Amino acid sequence: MTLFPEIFNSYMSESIMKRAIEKELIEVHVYNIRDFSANKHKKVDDYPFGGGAGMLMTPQPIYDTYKYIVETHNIESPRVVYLTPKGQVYKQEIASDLSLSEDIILLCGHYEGIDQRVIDLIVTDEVSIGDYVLTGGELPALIMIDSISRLIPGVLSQNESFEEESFKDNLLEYPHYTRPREFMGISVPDVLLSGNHQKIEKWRLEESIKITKERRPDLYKKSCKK
Ligand code: 6GU
Repeated sequence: MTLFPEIFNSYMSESIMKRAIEKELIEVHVYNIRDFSANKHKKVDDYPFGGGAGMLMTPQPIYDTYKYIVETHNIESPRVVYLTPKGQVYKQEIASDLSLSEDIILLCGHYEGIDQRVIDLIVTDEVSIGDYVLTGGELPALIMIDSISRLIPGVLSQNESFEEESFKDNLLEYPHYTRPREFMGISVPDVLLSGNHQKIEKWRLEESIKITKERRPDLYKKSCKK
């Protein structure tokens, strides 16, 4: 549910998202909240009661979009996620949890926010993608669609999903190298050319641990607990 449906088209028409939709592993439907405005000028915003800066999204168009979605798709008990900087910070575990849900409705806010009553009526989860401010919930919604879709069985090939392991163990990825063996005078680490798979695995794990300790001591602590 968005005021800017066009934002979703190009991302959904490329690469892995496109393939997932073609294989009918996921469906993504985009609804323009403005289409549901009962106002003769298709107005969707208004001034906040009590004063203050900016405009708010009014509840009626959002509520009617929601009703339409639930009715047309025959949805039983959807998760309704409102994308907002006030929400819980998005993590892989939330993506995992949501990937088990048959139906997810993502509500993208704009302006200064939306009327609290429609949040109270329909929203089950509030999610933020991090501690910075965006102009709207569309990019966060795309991030959620991407991160959830790649967890659906069949969306990634065997090869692609192999990489999944790294974040599960709470370790960052080791460095990768491809051809040529030497570039701008810098060689690929010898161990990777050794053909000794045990040694290579050991080196990769050590590199993962080293970089995680350096960059993400918080993740490193978690990796030790498992
Ligand atoms: Cl979900 N929305 C907006 N507008 N800004 C954000 C965000 C969401 N997450 C981080 N910043």
